[in-house]
Amino acid sequence: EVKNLEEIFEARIARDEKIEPKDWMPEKYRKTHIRQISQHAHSEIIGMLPEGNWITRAPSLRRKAALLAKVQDEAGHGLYLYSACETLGISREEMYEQLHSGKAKYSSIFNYPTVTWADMGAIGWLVDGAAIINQVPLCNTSFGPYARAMVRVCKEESFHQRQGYEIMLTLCKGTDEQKEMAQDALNRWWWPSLMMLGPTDAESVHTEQSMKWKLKRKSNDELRQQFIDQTVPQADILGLTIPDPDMKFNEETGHYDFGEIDWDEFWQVVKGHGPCNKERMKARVDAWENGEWVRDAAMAHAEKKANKNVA
Ligand code: FAQ
Repeated sequence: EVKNLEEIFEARIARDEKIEPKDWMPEKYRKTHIRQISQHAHSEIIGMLPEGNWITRAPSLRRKAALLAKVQDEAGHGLYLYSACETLGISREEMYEQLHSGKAKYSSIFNYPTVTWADMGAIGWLVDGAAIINQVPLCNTSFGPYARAMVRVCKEESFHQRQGYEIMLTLCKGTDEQKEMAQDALNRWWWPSLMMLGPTDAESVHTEQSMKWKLKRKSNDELRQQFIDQTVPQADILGLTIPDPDMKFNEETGHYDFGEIDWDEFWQVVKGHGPCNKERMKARVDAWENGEWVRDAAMAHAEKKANKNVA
């Protein structure tokens, strides 16, 4: 019978039908979605920390309002994604436990420090830029709740990207010192942004199956190339230099060729040894533990109210 169900499922995927939470799905499809969606949610939540670092020091009221809104959007993205993931039969507590114990990953990019205000520009421009490239195809992913969440997330990411690019433009039109800050931020965020899109297709263990299930619509290398081709001309407009001496437009392929990515650095960061991994995890675990009394109080209040209604 399972074989028959599996055939029906495969046929639905082939017809580009959305799979909904109560539909039959292979156990591996469920597991791989829990893995990717929960890691995506964790990335949004951990991703609030590097930018949260600058909210109190934003250079103007307008910048502060925009940055606050952006970081709040990230909280929202994390929450929709946790909800989408819960429909697959995992509880939020379990997902948090996986994050806090180091069992579940979150994006490597958020383990780098934000040392100057220009980093707010570089994160919006590059990190959100790469996130959009990765997430627009996910609006078409086969699992309904994930695909629908991505539509709103992508609209918000596009505001985030413009917010960052505009910070970069302002700095690049400013004093020499400001332009140097912008170049320094680009130098530090460029390579980690390329790594964000995941290992090369040859090293990517999940791509083949995820493409078959239409969880992933494009491979890591395809997305990385698309990101580079989109971003290099934007750096030209800013008058900044991409920190890659091998970056060159290839007339034959119509794409930019680029230098070797430091994959050792990538795996070190993924394994927990990046510059800020410990700090990021500590911030999350502390927030969870210090919030315990609030959760307990909310539960006690809800129970009291429910009892009153019964009486
Ligand atoms: N960092 O076989 P693959 C954002 C892991 S949200 C850490 O290629 P897959 C918004 C991977 O999990 C950013 N680990 O895996 C924002 C797997 O390990 P596992 C997050 C990584 O799933 C902006 C192993 O390596 N976005 O930025 C990374 O097919 C600004 C083998 O890799 C998403 O999560 C990495 N960079 O492809 C917020 C999008 N790359 O799980 C604040 C959804 C790979 O077996 C400020 N996710 N790994 O233990 C995806 O599209 C995919 O999961 C990929 C990885 C493309 C990330």
